[in-house]
Amino acid sequence: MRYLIYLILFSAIFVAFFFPLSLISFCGMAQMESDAQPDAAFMFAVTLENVNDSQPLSPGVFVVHNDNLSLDFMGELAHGALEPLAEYGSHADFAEYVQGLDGVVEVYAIDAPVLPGENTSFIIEVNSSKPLYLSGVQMAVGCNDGYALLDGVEIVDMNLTARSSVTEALNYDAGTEENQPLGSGFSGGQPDPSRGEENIENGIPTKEPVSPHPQLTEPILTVSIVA
Ligand SMILES: [Ca+2]
Ligand SMILES: [Ca+2]
Repeated sequence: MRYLIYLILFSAIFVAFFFPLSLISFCGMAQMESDAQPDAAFMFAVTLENVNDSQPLSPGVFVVHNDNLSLDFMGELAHGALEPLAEYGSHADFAEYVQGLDGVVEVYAIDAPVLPGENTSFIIEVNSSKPLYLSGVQMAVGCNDGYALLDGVEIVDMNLTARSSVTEALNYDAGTEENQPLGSGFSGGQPDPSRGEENIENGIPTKEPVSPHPQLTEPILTVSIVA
């Protein structure tokens, strides 16, 4: 009889105390799960258009990223991986560098130049539960170390809405080579794809911070993003 009373008491305590606790913790888990937004799928068509009448755009690197990553190096000394892209349009080192950055989601290599008046396209397919941005770099081939920068255009906003946009890239000087007149060719230290490896050491090195390009004052690259 005493044993039965203990059993009833124990059961009552369990039901009165532990059962609500376990209910609370279950609700807590459900709450946590609804706070973390599930990944949504996004697709964008990106078109890179050369709107300049004399500057070819080199192969380049575009990256979908979160707000930890920026390719805006304004006022900083250029990373070593930017130099081969900005000086002779060789994008492999920069693609590898960007792939290793904090905040990277997806890297897209543009493997062919885009000539004046022409365009090229690629498709972005990503999943995310956070805002996303697109950045990219292509060299202006008829100069020493100038490049067009697409700087962190928002493609997914904080409400997880996909955004379409058209953006004119800004032109920067990597600060790694002395500028000669635009279009002065291989003798002016500017790239000539037919000279291959000779392009690497062609020109007068400098060590200046990245700055707006003093010669490339006309737009070269326009980027259209269609959600
Ligand atoms: Ca320069
Ligand atoms: Ca050069």
